[in-house]
Amino acid sequence: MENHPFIPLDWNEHPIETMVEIANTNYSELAQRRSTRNFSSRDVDRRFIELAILSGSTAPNGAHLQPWTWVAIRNEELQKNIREAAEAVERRTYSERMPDAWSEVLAPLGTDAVKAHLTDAPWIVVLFKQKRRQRENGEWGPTYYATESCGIAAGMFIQSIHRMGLTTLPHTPSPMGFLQQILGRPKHEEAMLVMPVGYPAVDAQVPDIHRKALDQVAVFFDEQA
Ligand code: IYR
Repeated sequence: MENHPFIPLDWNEHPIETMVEIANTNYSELAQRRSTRNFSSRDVDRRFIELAILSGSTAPNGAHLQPWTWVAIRNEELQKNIREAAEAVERRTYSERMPDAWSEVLAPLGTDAVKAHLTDAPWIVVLFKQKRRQRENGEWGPTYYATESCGIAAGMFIQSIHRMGLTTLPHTPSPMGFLQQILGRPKHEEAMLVMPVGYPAVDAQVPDIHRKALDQVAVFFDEQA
């Protein structure tokens, strides 16, 4: 049997008051996050995108295969191509593929097939999920829970972007095959999310919608309550 070493966990316990403060601060900062479709074209230093990708890549993930590839784009020509292709598939989604049950819940959000944020924002980050991996013996094997892993990673990326004072809008053009083509990604990778990143426009707007309360989203079985 191979030896798989373990090392001590590096862990610092916070005093309870610090825990309360961190938990409250983190929640109130996250509660301020909103998805806006209005991006400024103001540039963002590449270092911030690198840090957000590194933060996303700390996500817990299936069998520690880290089944993600982040493609970060600050390139006018590529952004224009991606926007054109995304708008072409989205025009069909909005005009032909979207049943009433779907369009009625999107209506308050003001989404449509126009994806100006893809060319307005200084950066687009496309998250690819790796569906297969190459084993040490050269054979191809599956990855595990890649969708869940990438979903968690995307959440951590979004949190990092928000907490550094930038904004992102997860966009899901459907179908997404054009991204693999335009960005030259291999067959075992599948595009999952397109995330423009930048500053919000000075006059950015958001829909007047609200989050559910704790008792609407959670159920506790708590002996001590
Ligand atoms: N993929 C489309 C449609 C869309 C779907 C949902 I669910 C949204 O919350 C928002 C948009 C798009 O990206 O516009």
